[in-house]
Amino acid sequence: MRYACNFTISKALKFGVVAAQGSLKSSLNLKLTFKPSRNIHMENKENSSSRGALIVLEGLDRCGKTSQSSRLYKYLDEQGYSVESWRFPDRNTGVGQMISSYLANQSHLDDHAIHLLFSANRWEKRMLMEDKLRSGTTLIVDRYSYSGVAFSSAKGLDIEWCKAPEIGLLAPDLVVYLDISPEKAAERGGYGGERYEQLEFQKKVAKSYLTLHDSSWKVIDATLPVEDIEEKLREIVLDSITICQKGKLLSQLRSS
Ligand code: FDM
Ligand code: MG
Repeated sequence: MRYACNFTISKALKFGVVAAQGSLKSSLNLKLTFKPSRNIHMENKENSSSRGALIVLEGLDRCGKTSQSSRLYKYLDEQGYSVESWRFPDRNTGVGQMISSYLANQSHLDDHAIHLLFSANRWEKRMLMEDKLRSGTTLIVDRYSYSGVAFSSAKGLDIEWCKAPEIGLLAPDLVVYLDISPEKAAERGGYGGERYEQLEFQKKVAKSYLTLHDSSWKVIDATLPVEDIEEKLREIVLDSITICQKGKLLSQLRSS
């Protein structure tokens, strides 16, 4: 019985749960469709779209995202890559401070209002993000639009409504999902007492991620030893960076 809710994306893929949801999924996907963005200003045509990669790490609370982000950042930096470590929510901005106080239960907001603040927090960084990527800097981003949609829709908000404000933000070159069951994540302890750090809610978030995920995501078993996760992550991230260095147009999130 204990395992009834103990699902992960890896297990779902194995047992065909995702395939079985096919028709539903096709209408719900937040697709990373490639759409050429505005003109690129560079003299050398061959190199015209060489840039840094937008790498996003997603997963439940306590899945290990934050420590893997910092290990990855350290590794890439040591290897001489131009790289920055970002996270959402970015609690340093005015909007980020409102979010932080909401998460700490120091303020109360309508579910729609906080959803839009999370989204606004990404919009306020969009221009800087684009500048960094175009100048060749790779960004490792701890949570992005998928967290936005997964957490808000887990509260019961309409998923299409949740996706709408994300449309037009930059599409990641790589989404890595660190896969762990909510039960296992909770066993790790260390939930910090923030608003969403509760097992019952995390179970709902896990289901939302399952609905959102598509075949372009790379799923890593987050229960593996830390070093193994790190190695797998490096490999797929380096591939993505190489593709972007060779030249890849920036694209935007849009709903399919
Ligand atoms: N979260 C995060 C959201 O609900 N929406 C979002 O758009 C983002 C980026 O905020 F519980 C939630 C996820 C998490 C909480 O995130 C704070 P960190 O990664 O634990 O700081
Ligand atoms: Mg957290």
